[in-house]
Amino acid sequence: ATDFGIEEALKSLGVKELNAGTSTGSKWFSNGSEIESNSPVDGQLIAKVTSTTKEDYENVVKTAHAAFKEWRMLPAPKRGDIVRQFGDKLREFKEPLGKLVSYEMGKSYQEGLGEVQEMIDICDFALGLSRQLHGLTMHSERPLHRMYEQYHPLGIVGIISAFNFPVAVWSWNTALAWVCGDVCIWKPSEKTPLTGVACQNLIAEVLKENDMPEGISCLINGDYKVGELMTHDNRVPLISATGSIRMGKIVAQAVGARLGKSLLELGGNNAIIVTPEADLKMTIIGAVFGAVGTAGQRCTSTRRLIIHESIYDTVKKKLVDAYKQLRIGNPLDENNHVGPVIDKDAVKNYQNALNKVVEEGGNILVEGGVLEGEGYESGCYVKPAIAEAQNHFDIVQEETFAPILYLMKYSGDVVNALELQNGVKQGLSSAIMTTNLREAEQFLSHSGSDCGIANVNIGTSGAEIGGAFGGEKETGGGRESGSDAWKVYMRRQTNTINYSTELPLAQGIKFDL
Ligand code: UN1
Repeated sequence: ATDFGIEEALKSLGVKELNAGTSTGSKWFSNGSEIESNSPVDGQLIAKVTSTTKEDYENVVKTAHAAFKEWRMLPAPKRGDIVRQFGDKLREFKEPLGKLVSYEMGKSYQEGLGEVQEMIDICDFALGLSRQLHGLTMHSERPLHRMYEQYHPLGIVGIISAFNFPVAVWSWNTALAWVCGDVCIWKPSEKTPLTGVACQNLIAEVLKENDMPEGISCLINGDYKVGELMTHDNRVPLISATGSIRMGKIVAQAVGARLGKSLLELGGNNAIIVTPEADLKMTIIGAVFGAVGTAGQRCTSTRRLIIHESIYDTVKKKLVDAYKQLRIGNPLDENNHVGPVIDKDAVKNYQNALNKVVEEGGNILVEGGVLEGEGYESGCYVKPAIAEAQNHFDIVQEETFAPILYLMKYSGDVVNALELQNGVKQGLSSAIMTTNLREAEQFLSHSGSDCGIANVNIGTSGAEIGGAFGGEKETGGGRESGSDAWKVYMRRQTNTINYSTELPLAQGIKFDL
């Protein structure tokens, strides 16, 4: 098969011969069973890692805990400088890492590069943030007293990430956590362990160049059972988890039962509302990229289009025409628009969803199907499909991680479209296409979209790192990345200092001895 420089990328990232899956930095060990990483691009075995055992994990936590005691003593701007150096390392390895993301996960090479760009951007953001971990000061009700608040590091942050953004989501969490003074233990998805190994190798080099101890960046590998070692562990005060709603509920209960903190970024069921005053050219590009980009496997992928009846037929025709232009194939080949889904289970979920929407009374507009033959040997390439459906269908209420788009109509005012858009359990991303100011403001208002992300004249996917990323309802409520998302990685302390010669009590209480 045409190589697209994969062997070279694997070599430069040091992922091929390693055959271990647990690391505290430059040290690698692992005694667990083997995990194979097979590429959905060509079905080939890329390499193996070993999973983390309970003993391996104990070793990791102890090392991380010891590292935390040193790391938190380094001034935050100095920690920021180390994160800056990691950003520089990523700039240097952007191409091989982007390629590995594309090859192991199946997204297009452009999107693989885009993902590494998000990592670079969050490092820049975190560097600036390292000088801005501000608390407030407030006036005391007592004379000659001062009150203020400080943010202190939490300790060990456990990161559980998903296959679809195998490296960026880790970096959003870890870059912020590091400048906040925390150390991290990362469990990547068992479907994309090698991108995890590659990132660990890159950060290990930076930490070594700075004479930092082992344990600041740790990697563990395995399935949910390895994740459970962290979620049940009191020594890990914060768990940040990205993945399905089903997984999020299990994590939240385990972490909640020990009153730990969790940051959850779970499923979406994202819609674009297309009003009579939409710019249709922008709408089609936004909707098609949102629905088929990353083969429909972003949390922010567009699942539903809610179209005003007056333009419904026009939009429908334009979409069907646009889908005819889509080229499906090897994502490393930049001529293709759509790559494979992650594995055969994902193909099954895609097929089940298409069967289900027909059973429930939907109408297929663009036929789906699994591709076979040359170039499609992995069995993971599916045709992006469109179905006309009703919002209340069970299958429309679910998030299917595949390129399936549901079309529905609304009539009358934009309020009716909002009811449909908000009428799902998830609340991640949302968008409206309109040039009408009233509609746009209505959509953004407190009676508008109930999602964590609400865009005007932009699709549902492709958020910038500078904003807080996450959503409401069953999406889990967590916020990662920009804005003040850093606060969850720290503990807040309120300090009151008395510099008088008296001891006046708060609330005016008298207590004389
Ligand atoms: C995800 O799908 O988990 O907004 C993250 C986007 C990307 C991140 C998606 N910046 O599509």
